[in-house]
Amino acid sequence: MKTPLLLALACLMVSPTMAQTYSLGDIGLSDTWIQEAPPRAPTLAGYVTLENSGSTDDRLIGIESAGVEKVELHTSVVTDGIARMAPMEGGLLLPAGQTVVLGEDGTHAMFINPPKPYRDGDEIAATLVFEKAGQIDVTFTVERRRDGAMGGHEGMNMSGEGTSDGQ
Ligand SMILES: [Cu+2]
Repeated sequence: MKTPLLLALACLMVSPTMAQTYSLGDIGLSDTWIQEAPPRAPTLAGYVTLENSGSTDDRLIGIESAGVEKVELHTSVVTDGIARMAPMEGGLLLPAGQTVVLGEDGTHAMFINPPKPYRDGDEIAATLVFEKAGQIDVTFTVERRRDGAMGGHEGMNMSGEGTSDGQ
């Protein structure tokens, strides 16, 4: 009787906001979250951990979210000390047998023109599209900044340079 209860409590304490995981073929998805932004922010940055347990590479090639004008996969490039965002060429590579975190090295999913402000705890539904695995509906949870996430996103150049060209 004791052990299951303790385990259940431990789970509640450790992962209140990252409980949801998903799987689609060989792709495991977890920790789908969006950085809380100021109320009038024109963009939101979303993150997800992707584990490819298959024997062939795959790619995250797109994200769609109802009400959001567009979702782009971005990487960050530092030029002359200024971080700028650029669309990923061909999506996010998910090498066979590896785990890739969208959110590391300045990578993120840019939700452009969300329909309303979102606060900590809100949820945003989205569909992730993979080159081989197909597509899956997931829920991103809006959270305040936390350690380990990419810093200073809202301080980046959001003028459209690098985001509107070529897309
Ligand atoms: Cu961006």
